[in-house]
Amino acid sequence: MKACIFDLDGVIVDTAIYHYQAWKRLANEMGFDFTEEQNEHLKGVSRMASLEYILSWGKIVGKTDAEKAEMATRKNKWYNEMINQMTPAEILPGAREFVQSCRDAGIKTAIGSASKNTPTILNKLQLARLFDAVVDGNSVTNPKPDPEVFLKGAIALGVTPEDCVVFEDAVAGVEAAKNGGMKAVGIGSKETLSKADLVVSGLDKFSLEMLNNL
Ligand code: G16
Ligand code: MG
Repeated sequence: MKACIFDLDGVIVDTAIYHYQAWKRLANEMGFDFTEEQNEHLKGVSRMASLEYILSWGKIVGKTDAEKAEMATRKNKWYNEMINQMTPAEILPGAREFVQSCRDAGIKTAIGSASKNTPTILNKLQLARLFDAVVDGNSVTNPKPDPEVFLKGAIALGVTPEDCVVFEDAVAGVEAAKNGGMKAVGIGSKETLSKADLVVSGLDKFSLEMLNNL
């Protein structure tokens, strides 16, 4: 393996809690609520697709595109107020150490995320310099499970898809990796991420040796 591509939310940091709080505030303003279980559907999903889920849960119909854009902007403002408070202490266990061990072993590293806020998050976590390339929601048009985000990552790193391993916590993300002809390591549960080549609970449970054995 020549390269590792990491999803951001759920693999390097748990920003899902902040997405949840901001979407919840938006839903509450419209007069309804949704559960943490429903929130699971929003992981790895783009901002506008997340909004569509939420509107359907609240049985809200007839919103114009302009109104939807305004709602997404409002949610993103609240989300940014939270992520701007983040510190490196919020990096998930083992994440920095594993990415650094890849670099030390001459393996290229990239971020492949759906989030348009990726640059802010990497800066707040002081991780920006740990990645050779960053492909995020600002440079991708087709959402996961389309492999675009990871294929662009491979191109940016100058490697072929067969040389890449993707680390993902979302079902659609694992599918995106497989659709792109890459190996996928699932971060989470085996039941949910059954299409992954290997599943671990976190990067603290993964090693270069396991990477070589994939
Ligand atoms: C993340 C989150 C999703 C979020 C998406 C877009 O994806 O998992 O919940 O909706 O980014 O985020 P933003 O509104 O910041 O553009 P990933 O791919 O890092 O897991
Ligand atoms: Mg994710």
